[in-house]
Amino acid sequence: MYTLYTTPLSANGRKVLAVTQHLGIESRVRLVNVYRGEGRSPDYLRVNPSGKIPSLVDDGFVLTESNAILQYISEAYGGARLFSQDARERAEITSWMFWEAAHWQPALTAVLSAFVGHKLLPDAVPAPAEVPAWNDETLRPLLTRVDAHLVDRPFLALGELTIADFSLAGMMTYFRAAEFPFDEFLNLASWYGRLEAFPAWRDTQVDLWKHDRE
Ligand SMILES: N[C@@H](CCC(=O)N[C@@H](CS)C(=O)NCC(=O)O)C(=O)O
Repeated sequence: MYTLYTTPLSANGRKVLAVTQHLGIESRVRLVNVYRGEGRSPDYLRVNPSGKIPSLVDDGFVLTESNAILQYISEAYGGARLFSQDARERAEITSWMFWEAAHWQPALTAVLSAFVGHKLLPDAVPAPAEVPAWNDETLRPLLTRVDAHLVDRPFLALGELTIADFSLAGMMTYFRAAEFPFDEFLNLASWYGRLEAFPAWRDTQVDLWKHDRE
């Protein structure tokens, strides 16, 4: 049994919890609220010297990076469910996950950091003067790319739910609360609706990220 050091408050922290739950894997969860400094405790720094979450520890094997953790969980504990044993299928899935880490997550972090920071730490981070810049020139082409890809596909890869979907959905944890214009990206909206229909995705959402007017 592995141990996850994580928090569902975080996009990356949530996706490892969701995949664990979706695959029905029994695990130990140690909540580390990095936004309250718990990542800097001496105990946690011994697990992950960067102080970041998520981390997985499996019988002395320590793994960081949320996308690598998703791959490990599905291979080592899920019988390759949500992943694949075929080289080309694996590549199709991991291509999206590298894209997530290289482009999707950084662009969304730039646009959302003030909003997310204030939500997490309202006393320390002032409320942003403006709503997130969904028209940002770096982000917009990424949203358009995913939306176009999903025009005739139910999921990102292989025509079925994979860890690539959980990977990209991570940052979308904040989308409803931050009033993302889903009506401008209808394929993305339908796909995310499909993700939200899975209990593992729904159950790992914390109240903080529910839409204020829901
Ligand atoms: N690329 C890493 C990013 C990890 C990361 O930045 N985690 C954030 C939460 S989403 C964190 O722990 N921040 C606390 C800190 O930087 O001290 C991953 O995908 O796991």
